[in-house]
Amino acid sequence: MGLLDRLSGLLGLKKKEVHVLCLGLDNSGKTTIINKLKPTNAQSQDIVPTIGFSIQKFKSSSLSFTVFDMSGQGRYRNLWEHYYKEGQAIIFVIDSSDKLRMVVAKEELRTLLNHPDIKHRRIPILFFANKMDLRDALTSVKVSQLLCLEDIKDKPWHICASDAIKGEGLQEGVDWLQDKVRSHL
Ligand code: G3D
Ligand code: MG
Repeated sequence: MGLLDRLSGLLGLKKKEVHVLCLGLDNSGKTTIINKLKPTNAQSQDIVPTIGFSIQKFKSSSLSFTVFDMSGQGRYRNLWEHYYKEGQAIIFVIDSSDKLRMVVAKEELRTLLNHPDIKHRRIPILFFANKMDLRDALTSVKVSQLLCLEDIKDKPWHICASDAIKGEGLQEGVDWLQDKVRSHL
């Protein structure tokens, strides 16, 4: 760490860094959401399918988030599981218009919640019921019911409806996550 870094850390000027796991089925909008949370000049114009995972950064008013954007494809799971231990928060993204795969998303969530490195930790989970702009999108209440979120009793969680293309709903979610993470720091 450089002198300037250390000084700003001591003065409380430096934002605390938080590791976030961004999970959900492929095509749910994970990469689009993370991209939208970055400052405008750091946003990519083209979102390409994520292979394995990529590491992205964005800042909220008081924290600096390092996000592990995991490919939704299950075959990469053994790759990203190594990062579960380090994760201090989870963003789980759902394509609210993909009714057919809602049960797959539920299964994916169940696998995540049962993982030994996640199961016994009070790690906050922010759900984005994404693609709300699409005509046949389910409401966040319906998504929450289909994924049985009420059954999650041992971790703080919150669901936000979002439209990642316009960036709607994202800030509300990040504000919630920031509050939860800060109360655990
Ligand atoms: P992933 O990282 O979860 O796999 P991506 O998903 O971020 O790559 O997004 C997959 C596709 O969904 C992209 O479209 C992206 O533009 C679109 N998308 C993401 N969020 C929203 C949203 O809120 N509303 C709508 N309508 N589309 C969204 P393409 O066409 O590039 O595959
Ligand atoms: Mg992606």
